[in-house]
Amino acid sequence: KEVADDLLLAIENGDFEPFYQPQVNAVTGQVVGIEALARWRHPDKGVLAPAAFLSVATDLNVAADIDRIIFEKAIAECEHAFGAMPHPLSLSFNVSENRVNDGEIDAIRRQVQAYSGQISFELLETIFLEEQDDEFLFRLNQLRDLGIGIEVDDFGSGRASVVALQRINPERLKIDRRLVSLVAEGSGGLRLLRSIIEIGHALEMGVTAEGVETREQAEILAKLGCDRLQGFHFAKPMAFPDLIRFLELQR
Ligand code: G
Ligand code: G
Ligand code: NA
Ligand code: MN
Repeated sequence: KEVADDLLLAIENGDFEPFYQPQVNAVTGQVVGIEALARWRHPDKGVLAPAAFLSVATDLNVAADIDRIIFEKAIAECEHAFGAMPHPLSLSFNVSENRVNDGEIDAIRRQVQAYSGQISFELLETIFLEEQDDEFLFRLNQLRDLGIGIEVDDFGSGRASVVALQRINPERLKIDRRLVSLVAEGSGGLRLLRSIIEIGHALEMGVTAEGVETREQAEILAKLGCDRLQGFHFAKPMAFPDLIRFLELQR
């Protein structure tokens, strides 16, 4: 009850901010995108990750409100920052189910137009299975019409079938870090990973590997055809000022 009151007040005050994790081109190592990840800047408890509040927010039906705060702040910050970049970086967001269903197409269109780079929405694999009705597909296509890329997050850890994947036809698959860690576990794990990457390619999707923690993993994933890599090996999620410093070092 206390956490709930706290959370609702924080939403009213907008006490959430994006942290940013870079994504690199698997072959060149160049930074090509960033994922925005929600953090709650709590007055007493410091910076809290979604594990501390997202399930409560979902139960209270306010997860989409947090999504909106993160979306607005990240677009403003990143548009400002990337003026100095040689090329615009893609910017991806985690979105809750309600965020898609609410639509708000006009508001989203305005915000998307304010950003020079590609914007993507990452949807959890579980959303894909549960919400495959025509209304949901219609909403997804409206987002696509705005130029928003659809990505499947945590692929391989949830319940999406290949049939569901084909039907929704996302632009990109993000391979769950539990699968990525199989790289180290010998040839069986490697073959499984290769097959999953091939599914992505067969459906003409881009493939991102998440949770890349070592150089060895990065090299193997590049060889297997992943086009983007993300993980602690390259950078952890960081606050905006740290992102700016990180990007300046890349130039
Ligand atoms: O970095 P990490 O602890 O930030 O994120 C954990 C999980 O929380 C992510 O995998 C993602 O599923 C979820 N998440 C992060 N940011 C957001 C957000 O802005 N909105 C929603 N709905 N989920 C988020
Ligand atoms: O996919 P999701 O949106 O759940 O992914 C973001 C989460 O993964 C965040 O909690 C982030 O902190 C975490 N994360 C990012 N890179 C790595 C990594 O290399 N290793 C591990 N263990 N977690 C990571
Ligand atoms: Na994500
Ligand atoms: Mn993920």
